[in-house]
Amino acid sequence: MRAEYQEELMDEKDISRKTRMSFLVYFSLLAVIFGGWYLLAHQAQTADNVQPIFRKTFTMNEGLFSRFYSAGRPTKAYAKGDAVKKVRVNGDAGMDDTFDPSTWKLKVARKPGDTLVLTIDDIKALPKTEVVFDFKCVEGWSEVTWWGGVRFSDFLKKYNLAPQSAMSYVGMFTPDEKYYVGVDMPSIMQPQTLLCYEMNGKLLPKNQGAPLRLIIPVKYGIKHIKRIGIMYFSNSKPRDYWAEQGYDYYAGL
Ligand SMILES: Nc1nc2c(c(=O)[nH]1)N[C@H]1C(S)=C(S)[C@@H](COP(=O)(O)O)O[C@H]1N2
Ligand SMILES: [Mo]
Repeated sequence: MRAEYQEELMDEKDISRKTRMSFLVYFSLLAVIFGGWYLLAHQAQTADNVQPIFRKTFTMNEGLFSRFYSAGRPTKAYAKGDAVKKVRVNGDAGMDDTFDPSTWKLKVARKPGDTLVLTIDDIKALPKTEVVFDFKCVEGWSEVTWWGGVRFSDFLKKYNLAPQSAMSYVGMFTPDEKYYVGVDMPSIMQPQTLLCYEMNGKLLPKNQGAPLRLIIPVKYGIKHIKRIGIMYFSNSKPRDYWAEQGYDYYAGL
């Protein structure tokens, strides 16, 4: 037998030592897996039937990623020519037909008992900003759309709402209060967030939120409230129509 060949052969003692080691590792792994399963299975479950340890992780991820990761980051920019001509209409909560855009006013609750009332001309008097972005709905569709309006941050500056912008959230309702959203302040201050009154270079159609809607590209469609009537500021999460149906509160992209 050649020498190097002999070196590769193990003697009996060596083989049985290796076998014992393998069994030890194998049973230790089994014990760890079983122990982990036992601990999980014996935790009290939360109302939504998710193990608390997973629920904690989900909640942490929701906070970390949806809120802070997307908030200040610009979304991908497109050219106006990329925008679809026939924009999809989706969602009509708070959009009853009897509404008359010509009598509309925006009510901004600066603090309790102190409400600023603005017309659409007050809004249009501010510098106009346009965004073209991929509008995404949680239902699974998306389309590139083109919008025009006033940067939310410009609006806050113009109306001396700096103390309000130090709060954590902005809440908005339709005039009939049937649709409502809550948005975290970093996302609303992102430079692509608009108080929007134009689509494809023309005034917003009524079913798309005339005279004023929110366009907030860092969020899913559910946060882009159409027909804003009331705006307020808060340090606790404002009511949110879709969050109340179980969707992620921040709905960040
Ligand atoms: N007032 C109001 N705003 C709303 C909704 C709604 O039902 N009512 N639906 C939301 C959802 S789920 C989406 S995807 C977008 C759709 O906007 P669009 O109709 O302009 O495409 O509006 C959002 N804003
Ligand atoms: Mo949506």
